[in-house]
Amino acid sequence: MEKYKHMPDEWDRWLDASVDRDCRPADILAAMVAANYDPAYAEQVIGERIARRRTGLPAAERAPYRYGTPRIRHQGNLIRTGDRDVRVVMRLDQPVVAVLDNVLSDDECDAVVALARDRLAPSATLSPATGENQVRDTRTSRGAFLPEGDNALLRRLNRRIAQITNTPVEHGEALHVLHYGVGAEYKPHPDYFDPNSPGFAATLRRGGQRIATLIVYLNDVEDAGDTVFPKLGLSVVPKKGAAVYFEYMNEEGQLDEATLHGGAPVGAGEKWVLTKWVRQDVFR
Ligand code: PD2
Ligand code: ZN
Repeated sequence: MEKYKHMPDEWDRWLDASVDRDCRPADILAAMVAANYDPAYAEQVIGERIARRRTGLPAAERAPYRYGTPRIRHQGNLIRTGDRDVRVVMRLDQPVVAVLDNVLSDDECDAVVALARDRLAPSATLSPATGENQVRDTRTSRGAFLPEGDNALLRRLNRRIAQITNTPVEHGEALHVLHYGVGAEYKPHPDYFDPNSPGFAATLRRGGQRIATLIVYLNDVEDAGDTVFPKLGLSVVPKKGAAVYFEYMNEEGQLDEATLHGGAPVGAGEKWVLTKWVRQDVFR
């Protein structure tokens, strides 16, 4: 039988009552899965319901995001890093999004792919309800974190990316490579962690909130696989060595929902990207 992705009113009231009674998210999830709800759908509604109860205010009633000075800086069309001039191709200020070129050389892209190829595992997402890592059809890529260790290339790239994002290198999570085959995708999501979702508390203790993301394209994709920003009507087309940067937390700690983004399904060929997520503080 097809799993449910919609809740009738009586289940809606049951969910509210369970959250009000402080039932454990894992128990609420187990009850919904036993009643044939789609697990990813159930996790999402449970996480949202708990978050809504904690903040009290639905999104539409919260203060609008206040845009300050973008963290990323350029002179003319260039960001000069210690070892490479990166070119700014497109910039949007509200939300802050920039398309950059010449971030990695072709040889560097190939070397990163070679480092990651044998380490890939199905990509997981963190459940907002329980904090478990779960493989879901919302993210069908394979991925690998690349800890810097004593690898000179990764060290150089981490330093370059810290200069591009204008953040201390210690605030970056380890570089993460994703590989998408034909049809693989990453459904739209924010990169920040909803602070009101119980499943995100542990990761938020490791360096605070995520504040910005840089996604570098490691190959040219034969067809589709764009990085899409559905609230902006923006699609960034993968180009080997180019990148998209976006930031989503301001000095007041507000989170910018306009940066919702996803990886559209690959139509033909394959897609490789290198992601750097930057935290508020030192990431451990
Ligand atoms: O691969 C992408 O285009 C993509 C899309 C959305 C990557 C990420 N998010 C990410 O790594 O967070
Ligand atoms: Zn993302």
